[in-house]
Amino acid sequence: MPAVDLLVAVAGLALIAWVNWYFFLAGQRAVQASSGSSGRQEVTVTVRGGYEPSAVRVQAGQPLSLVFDRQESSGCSEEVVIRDFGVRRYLPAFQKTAVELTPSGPGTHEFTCGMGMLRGRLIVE
Ligand SMILES: [Cu+2]
Repeated sequence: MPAVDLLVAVAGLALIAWVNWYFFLAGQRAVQASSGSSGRQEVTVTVRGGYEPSAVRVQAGQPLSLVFDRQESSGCSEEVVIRDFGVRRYLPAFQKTAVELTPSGPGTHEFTCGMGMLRGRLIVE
């Protein structure tokens, strides 16, 4: 096998390994929304230089309160955007803001700050 082919093959394998590792770790960090008695699921995401947890697992078809607890005044995180659900919400500093939505079918939806710098994922199952 020519050296360049070998290089491409090794690079490809390294990429596959990285992708698996990334999604495995991201999956490990995902937090499951807790279900209330009314069938409403709720999860709190801390906003401080990023989103913690950065991945949230929720059930499809059930109303969801996604509570953003913003613990900073840095301008970067003052807005949260969930584009797939048409959400753009101002998050007052040092307050909790609940975004209410009902995720329909399974899928992964990104939530970001207004500039798309901070990122989190809403995993609908
Ligand atoms: Cu930002």
